[in-house]
Amino acid sequence: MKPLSLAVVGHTNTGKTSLMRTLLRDDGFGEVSNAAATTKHVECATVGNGSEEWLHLYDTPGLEDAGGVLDWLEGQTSNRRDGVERITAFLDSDAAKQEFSQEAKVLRQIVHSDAALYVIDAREPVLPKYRDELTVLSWCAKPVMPVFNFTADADLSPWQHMLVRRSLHVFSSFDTVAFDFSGEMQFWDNLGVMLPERTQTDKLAQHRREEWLASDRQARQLIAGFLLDAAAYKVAYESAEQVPQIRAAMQDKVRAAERDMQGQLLELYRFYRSSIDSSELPAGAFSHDLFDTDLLKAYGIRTGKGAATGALIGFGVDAVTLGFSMGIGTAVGGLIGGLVPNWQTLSDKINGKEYLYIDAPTLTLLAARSVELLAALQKRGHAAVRNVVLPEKQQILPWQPDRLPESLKKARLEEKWSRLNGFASAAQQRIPEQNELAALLPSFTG
Ligand SMILES: Nc1nc2c(ncn2[C@@H]2O[C@H](COP(=O)(O)OP(=O)(O)OP(=O)(O)O)[C@@H](O)[C@H]2O)c(=O)[nH]1
Ligand SMILES: [Mg+2]
Repeated sequence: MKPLSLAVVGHTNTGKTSLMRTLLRDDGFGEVSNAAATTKHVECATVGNGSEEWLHLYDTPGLEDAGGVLDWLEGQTSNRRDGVERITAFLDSDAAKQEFSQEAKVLRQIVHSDAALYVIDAREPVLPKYRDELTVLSWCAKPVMPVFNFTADADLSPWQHMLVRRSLHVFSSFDTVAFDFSGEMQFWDNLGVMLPERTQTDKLAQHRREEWLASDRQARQLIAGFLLDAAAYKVAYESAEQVPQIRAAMQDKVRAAERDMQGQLLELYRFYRSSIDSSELPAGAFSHDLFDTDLLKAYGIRTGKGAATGALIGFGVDAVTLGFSMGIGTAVGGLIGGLVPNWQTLSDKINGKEYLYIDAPTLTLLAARSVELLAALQKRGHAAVRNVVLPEKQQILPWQPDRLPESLKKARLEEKWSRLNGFASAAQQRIPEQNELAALLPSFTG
């Protein structure tokens, strides 16, 4: 089947290239800027699955003088001819090569496409120049779907009123920066209604839905894997003097693992050019260091008795087992309850070994930050140019530290579950627990 071809058109600076980026899931497509006439040529991008092409999207330069084109059409062509004939006469004229060359590129692309997406900056009043644009577009005799961009606080009603008067009854809202998955589904559905044949738009919607769910599943696996790595991470120490040095090294390793996981999440959602954090916004959770105790408070994570942390509270590393503060003595107590494999703890005791682990509040914080990042990425359009910024206050706390999920508690006893302990095949050792933890993390996919 022939791929659907869509021309993305509209006044200059309305976000056409931004819409392309978001629909393509490609934050590197074209050039986006706040200046007018950023896009100078028609540029095509394809959506498909490797073996099949479903969609050809054409980015076009902004329409700047549709009024001038309309004057030319009215002056130079007879109103007894139909719109396409008049547009064709225009495209063959010298004016199309000279003063209206930008406009001609756009109209030529529409004539060669199955439909046009007319991007509207919803914050703008309905000015005569936009009416002229719609008049010229309607003469191309192709379905035109208006798409509202910058919808955040805009009142769409004057626009909707004008569109309906021009028999444009189907339109979509699509803020290219604040992404809304259900909005995109609605967009494909609306477009399908306007076309003589909706197989391709249905296929695209289906593909995007599968991809959306698969990315969410994969993201949760990444986060769960990272949390298990952190929970099972342990380093033995023999004397109190060694503790500060070991602690610092452990913190560095967890910070690096967190950055790594964040990078993988960005890649999974195809934000190849985005970065997390924002130095200009101190409130962004990622501008805080992971081992900063104020951050625990900001996230509403309890660190008191309930969290049962030990002497190293505030450093995120604790001589703990099973999420509780225990010295070897208590660990032996725990083993009576059947919680710790007998021989292991006893031999450690005989060898005089104790271990440092990442404490429960920090594991909770890691989980909260990861999940918050996932939520932010799922609401981020590929047109967003600012860094990923998280809300000032923690919105999502998956659990309190005294209620760590079983899988994380269990990880405390399973050295081989952590890549941080040097076990490259850790992921294979903990498949059921990783699945269990992944399923437990909050979901935002709707
Ligand atoms: N807040 C917000 N900004 C947006 C949105 N869409 C686009 N922008 C910004 O608007 C500006 C113009 O976006 P472009 O995508 O370059 O617009 P264009 O229509 O391709 O512009 P030309 O190629 O010059 O005609 C850029 O600064 C974008 O970052 C949106 O939905 N919300
Ligand atoms: Mg552009």
